[in-house]
Order: sequence, then structure tokens, then C-alpha cells
Amino acid sequence: MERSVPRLLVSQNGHEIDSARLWAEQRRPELLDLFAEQVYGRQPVQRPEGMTFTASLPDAACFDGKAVRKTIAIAFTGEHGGEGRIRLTLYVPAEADGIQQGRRYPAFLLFDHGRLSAEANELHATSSFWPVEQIVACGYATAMIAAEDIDPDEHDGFRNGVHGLFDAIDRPRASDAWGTIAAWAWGLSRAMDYLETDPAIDPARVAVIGHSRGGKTALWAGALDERFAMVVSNESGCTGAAISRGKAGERIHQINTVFPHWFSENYKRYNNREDELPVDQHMLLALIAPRLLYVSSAAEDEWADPASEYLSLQLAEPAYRLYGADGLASEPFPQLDSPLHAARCGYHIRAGRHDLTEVDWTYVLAFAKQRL
Ligand code: GTR
Repeated sequence: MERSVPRLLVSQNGHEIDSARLWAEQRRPELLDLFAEQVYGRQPVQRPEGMTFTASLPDAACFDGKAVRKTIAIAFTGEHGGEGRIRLTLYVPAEADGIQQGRRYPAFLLFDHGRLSAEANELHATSSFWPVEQIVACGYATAMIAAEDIDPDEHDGFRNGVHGLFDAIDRPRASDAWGTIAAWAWGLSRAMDYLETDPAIDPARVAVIGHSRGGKTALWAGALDERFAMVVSNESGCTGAAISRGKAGERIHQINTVFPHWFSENYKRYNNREDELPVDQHMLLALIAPRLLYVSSAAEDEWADPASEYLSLQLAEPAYRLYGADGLASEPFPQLDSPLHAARCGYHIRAGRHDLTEVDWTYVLAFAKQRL
């Protein structure tokens, strides 16, 4: 289906963007600004001054000694007092005698929105949402942080979580103030701040992954923070990977009504007015270029709309081409469970329902192999 979307490689003042340099210096910053202002809201703080990392004693006995688990508390103080704490659970592949000294592993950082628990526990060992044993067996470390530690997923007028810690208290909330998705994305960057310091992690090879609302979060985190070498959106749908104009399933007015806290106040202007948005979601995907990008869908997930997720990835290709990488623009929509893996972009649609499963992980890990 043909859809008319804003032009990726034409700047707001009408100039053609025909080189990687123009993209990086002009178009990318202006698109980031448009998404921050009109969609996700602006983060008022980056890395808080005085943020600390406190690691627990590693637990070496995971999966018959194949992995070492560490838990880290990322702690910070709010702008007007108050304390924040994000718990990060990290598994690192291990040999029989523990972590190999001096070896640095690529890693998958998962954003959890209530499927797991911020508390490190045995559930992680058996969850198909986060199949740690499978990931570690492929030679990757894997870390997880949870929404509940950053900003609880409820509309409380932005009082709890990091909104309460960092939002201005002396003036009314701005129409481009950060919503919950932007707050979660901020948390992923703080997790990256830690991973950069861990001697077992290769900070140049960290992938960020999330499912559904977590997929929207992973995409916005990956767009903002170029330290992420790979970004994976699993079934992120509306205001995630999927093109908004002409989308089936969930639309902007629905997401803004059911989840009024997820995005900026400005985004509500586009309820039933997708055509007035200065951006569409292929531009969000393009902000990941030239880094690795993986989008996945599930056949029964009509709410997310697989066709609009795939179209978005195809329409992001021109940004990759500026860096000399082909995408999937010429590939027809794939068969179920037949992943398409180009040089820097990948896609699959799996049989079944809305979920992140071991099958998704299998395809994602196969894409990451040799690339990440
Ligand atoms: C739905 C929401 C979707 C998606 C999903 C999820 O209710 O409408 O946009 O984010 O939740 O996170 O599971």
C-alpha cells in the first residue's frame, strides 16, 4: 500500500540531504528535536551528577557455572532532593573457573515492563521473555532493568519515579516535558553508563532490546544514545516501529487516551490528525543508522500492525544508504518465520501472539552473530 509520509532526506527548510555528513550534522539533530518536542518529550537531565554504582558480590553458580550473575544498584539524587535507584541484573558468560579475566563480551540490555522483576531471582533462568541461558550460550552477556525502578507505569500526574525527582517544581509542566517512555529511555542510558564501566562488557557492542511499550522505549533510547550499537524493537507498534499514517490496529488517539502519561502533552494534538505530524516512525528508525537495527512482529499482533512495522523499516533505508548499507526496501513482506537479514537491518514476523519469546530471541541472536 502506498502511503504518503514526511520526506526523510529533505530538511525542514527544504534542503536535500544527500550525504552522511549532512545527515549526521543537520537532519539527524533536527529529527531528534522534532521527536523530543512533538512526541516523546524532552529529558530534563542526562547523567545526574554524583550517580553511583554499587555491585553485589557476584553469584558464580548460575546455569551450572556457565554464567556469573551480578546485581548493581545505580543510585542518584534528584534535583530537589529525593533518591532514585535502578537495579540492574547482569549475567556474564563464564568458563569453568569463572569470568575470564580481560575478556570483554558484547551484551544485550533488556528493558522489562513488568514481565520479570527488578529483583534478581530464579525466574530469569526459565523465562522465555528473557532466556538468559540461551543468550549466554551464544556468547553474549545480558543485562536487565525494569520500568518500576525508573517510573511506575501509571498516570499519577508525573509525581512518582524520575519525573518527581527531576521535573521543575516552580513552573507548570511544559507541553514538551518528558513522558514515561522518555523516562524509561533515560533509564536505559543510565544502565549504559554502568555497562561502560564493567570490565567484562565491551561497551562498543551493546544492544538494547524491548518488547511492545519496551520496544518503543528501546527505539527512543537507541535514537538518542549513540552508544547503543544495536537496537531491537519487538512488536512495538503504535509510536514504536510502526508508521502512524494509515496504520491498522492502535492509533494515536487511542494510545494517548489509554496511556496519557506515555508521551508529551504535545503529542495529543495529533489525535486523529496523524497527517499533521511533522514526523513519522520511519524517521525514528532512521535515527539508528548506521547502527544495527532489528524490527520484529508477530502474525496475530494486529494491534501493533506488522505491515506498518515492516513498511517503516523499508522507508528508513535511505538513511542507511547514505552510509553505503542496503536495507530491506526491495524485499517483499516475508513469510512467517523466515527472517530477512540485510547488512545492518533485520526483520522477522513470527507465528503467534503479541509476546517476546525464545523464537524471537533465536532470530535476533542469529542476526547479531557476525554483526554485533
Ligand atoms: C498495549 C498498548 C500497546 C503496547 C502494549 C504493550 O495495551 O496499546 O501500544 O505497548 O500495550 O506494551 O504490551
